[in-house]
Amino acid sequence: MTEEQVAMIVEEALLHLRIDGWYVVDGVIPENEVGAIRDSVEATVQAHGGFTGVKGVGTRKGLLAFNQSFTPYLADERVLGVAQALLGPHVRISFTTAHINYPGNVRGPWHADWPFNQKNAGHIPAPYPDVVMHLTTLWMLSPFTRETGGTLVVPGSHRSPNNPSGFAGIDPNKPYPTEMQAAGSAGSVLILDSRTWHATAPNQTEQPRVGMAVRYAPWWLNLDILMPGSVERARMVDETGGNENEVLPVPRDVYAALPEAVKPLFRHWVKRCQ
Ligand SMILES: O=C(O)CCC(=O)C(=O)O
Repeated sequence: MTEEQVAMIVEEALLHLRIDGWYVVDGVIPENEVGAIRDSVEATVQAHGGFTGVKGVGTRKGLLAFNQSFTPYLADERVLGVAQALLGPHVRISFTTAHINYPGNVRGPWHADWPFNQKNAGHIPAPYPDVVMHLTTLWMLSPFTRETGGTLVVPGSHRSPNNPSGFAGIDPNKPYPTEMQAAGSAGSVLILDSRTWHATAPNQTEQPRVGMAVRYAPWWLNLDILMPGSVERARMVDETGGNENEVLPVPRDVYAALPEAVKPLFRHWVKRCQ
C-alpha cells in the first residue's frame, strides 16, 4: 500500500469517526495469517480466560501478557495513523482484551467504554465534554456479520454527554431504533471513539466469533487505576469495593521481543520489578 493510499484511508476514517463515531479498516491482518492468530487467541482464552458479565462471552484481560501472536499488526499504519491523528504522537495502548462470543451468547447492554463507562470506579463523570479521549478498536479475528455477532453500534452517539451505563434516558437492554451492526471480514479492524454506544450481539452460528479489543489513550490520560497494585487502584477500587478493569503489566521479556515500532505503545506498562 502506498503512502497516498494510507493517507486516504486515515482521512476517510477520521471523517467517519467525527460524524458516526465508528469506522472499519479492511484487511489489517492478511487473510492467510488471521486464522492462526484466531486459533491462538481462542486457545489462550480456553487456557487462561474466563467469562464476562454477558452470558456466553469469554474473555482474557491483559491479553498481551499471555499471547503475542497479533503484535506485528499493531504497527499497521492505518490504525496507528488514526490513533496518532486523534490522540497525538505519544499515543499508548491501554488495553488488550480477547472477546469471544460463543455460539448462542446473549445480547449485551449498551455502554460506552472506559473511561466513559459510568459503572467503572475510574470514570469521567457525565456530562463529559465533547472531546476524543480514548479509542477502542475491535479486531475481527473471525468474520463479523449479522449472524456471527458483529458489534452493535449507535451511529453519532459519541457526541452525547452520557451513555446508557449512566442514565442516558434509554433502556440499555433494548434495541435502539437507529442501531447498526459493524461487519467486516476476518482481519479487519473496527475503530470506535470509546464514547460510542455499543453492545455485544448474539452469535447465531455454530462457530465462536473471536475478537480482540485494543484500546488507545493519549499520554495525558491517567491509566494507573487499571494497574494491579497501584496506589490509585488501592484508593479507588480496593478500598471502596468499586468495579474496575485490570490490565496486567507487560512482562519484561514480552516487551523485549515486541517489534520496534510497537514498543513505544507499551513502554508505559512494562513490569518494573522482576
Ligand atoms: O465484542 C464485541 O462485539 C463488543 C465488545 C465490547 O462491548 C467492548 O469491548 O466494550
